[in-house]
Order: sequence, then C-alpha cells, then structure tokens
Amino acid sequence: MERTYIMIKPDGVQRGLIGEIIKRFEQKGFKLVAMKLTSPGKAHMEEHYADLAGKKFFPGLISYMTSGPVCCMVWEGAGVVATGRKMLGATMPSESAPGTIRGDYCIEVGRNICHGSDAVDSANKEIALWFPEGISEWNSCQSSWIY
Ligand code: 3AN
Repeated sequence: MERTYIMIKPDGVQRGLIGEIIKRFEQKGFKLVAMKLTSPGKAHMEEHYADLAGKKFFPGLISYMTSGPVCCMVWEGAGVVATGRKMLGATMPSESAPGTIRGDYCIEVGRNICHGSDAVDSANKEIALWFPEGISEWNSCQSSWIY
C-alpha cells in the first residue's frame, strides 16, 4: 500500500492546526501509520530540503523550519501521495484553492503550514529520513468500508 510523508511545519503546530490536518486525512479514509512531534536540527532539515539547496529562500526556509517542533506523520492508502498533495493545496497560498489546507489556512508561502511528499520515490526517502526507527503495522477496522 502506498505511503506518504506529511509534516506539519512550525507555524501549523503553533497555530493549533495539528488536529484539523489529521482530521482531514482520517476522514478522507487514509490510515495514520506513524506520528511524532520533534525539533529537528539544521543538518537534518537541510537533508530533507536538499533539492532546494540552490534557492534564494533556502537559508530562510531552514531557519523557519527549525524554529520550533514539527509534527511528522506517515499516511497510507491508495493514491495517498498525489491525493495528499491535492489536500495540501498549491505551494503558493495565493494559488491554493479554498477547501485545501493551504487554501483555507494561510496567505504566505514562507508559512504554508504543511509539507507533503511530491512522488512515491521521494515519499520513501523522506519516510526513511524521518522514521529511521521504522513504522509499526496495525489493522484498521475501517478498511473494509473504505476498500
Ligand atoms: P511544496 O512544499 O509545495 O512541495 P517546494 O518543495 O517547492 O513546495 O518548496 C518547499 C517549501 O519551500 C515550501 N513549502 C515553502 O515553505 C518554501 N518555499 C517555496 N517557494 C518559496 C518562495 N518563493 N519563497 C519562500 N519560501 C518558499
């Protein structure tokens, strides 16, 4: 079953949006298979965002992302990578549709609440980076209703 890495950024945690974001993924039918609140160091965050290392906003992104705890989650379900991105909404809050998380809760790209893996390959890399301890399996009694 497909998995994605969803991370609630420091602004989302500080604004009390963890429950709202979890609610949306749960109600959609996805299964939460790992979660933790953690305050990562600079090197860890730079590894997570290595693809953006050349961008002008990179230093600001890293200092913001290490300014407080982030909520790290792995969600599982059919098509969860692409659907998760749709649920987050476009990177630019001015372009993210109402009804999406970014569309409903933010106006500034540098404070856009949440991260979601952009492809199955990057999801697998990000899950390994953030959950080196592995993920515990559990059975959801809802799955027979969803699938
Ligand atoms: P996404 O998070 O939607 O995959 P990316 O990977 O292009 O978007 O960017 C990663 C993060 O970098 C964004 N979530 C946002 O916090 C920040 N970011 C992207 N573009 C800009 C920008 N033009 N100015 C400031 N921060 C940006």
